[in-house]
Amino acid sequence: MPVRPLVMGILNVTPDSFSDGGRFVDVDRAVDHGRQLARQGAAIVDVGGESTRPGAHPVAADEEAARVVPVVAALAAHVRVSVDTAKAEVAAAAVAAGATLINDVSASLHEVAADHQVGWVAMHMQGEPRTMQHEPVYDDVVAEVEAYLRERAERAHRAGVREVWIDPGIGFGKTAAHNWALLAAIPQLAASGWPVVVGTSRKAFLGALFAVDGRPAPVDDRLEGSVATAVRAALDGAAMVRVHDVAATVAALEAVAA
Ligand code: PMM
Repeated sequence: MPVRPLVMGILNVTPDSFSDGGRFVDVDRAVDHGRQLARQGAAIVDVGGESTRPGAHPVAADEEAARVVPVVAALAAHVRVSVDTAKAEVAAAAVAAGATLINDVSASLHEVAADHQVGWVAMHMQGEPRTMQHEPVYDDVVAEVEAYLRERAERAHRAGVREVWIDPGIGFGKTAAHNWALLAAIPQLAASGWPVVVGTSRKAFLGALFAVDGRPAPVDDRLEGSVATAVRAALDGAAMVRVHDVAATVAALEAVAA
């Protein structure tokens, strides 16, 4: 492992997230969970108020901001906080509340990051969440995703963003084969020089891998696949992994590093 990667812990404050199903909509419980992720070794807690699950419908900016801002404000005293959003207003509100990283699944908010002098994650997505899994098509998924991310990262850097991350966007307008191809190409993405974030945690392609009788493994049965793919990404040069199961991932990374 080149360097031990950072672990970003996922805190979804949505009523409809695919993997933790609205368990953290209550502010106090969300903050408790975020602090627990930090104690378990998350360097960053990623707070999101709009589900990007395949098929999800968009949420209005004021509703999304109302979900994330109180949680960001309470957590920021304890741990570095990122905001998972594709909306400029929500990103700005979360930064005002203490977030120092914008995790941008639309890869379009670099100007907000530049204006506020915070970090920025550019993630690749084909299409939009509502329809992205209908029929994703690429000529060469690795080349297209890499070229897109390089272009976005360079543009953000030129605009004055001093901390730029790139993320291939596992599951965002991608078949399982596309996801595996991108995971196999982490060394190539890392060779771009931009620090790479990878998020495989509990995603559908892992459910498909462990399907029984054609039925995908349920979300709660995807831990081993999630941890294994995070560790492999780290060994291949990812600088950050975005996960739900922070304790298990940190332990696995520690064991491999040792
Ligand atoms: N995946 C999800 C949401 N946000 N952000 C980044 N940078 N990378 C990802 O892979 C990513 C993301 C979807 O997963 P969730 O609904 O469990 O948060």
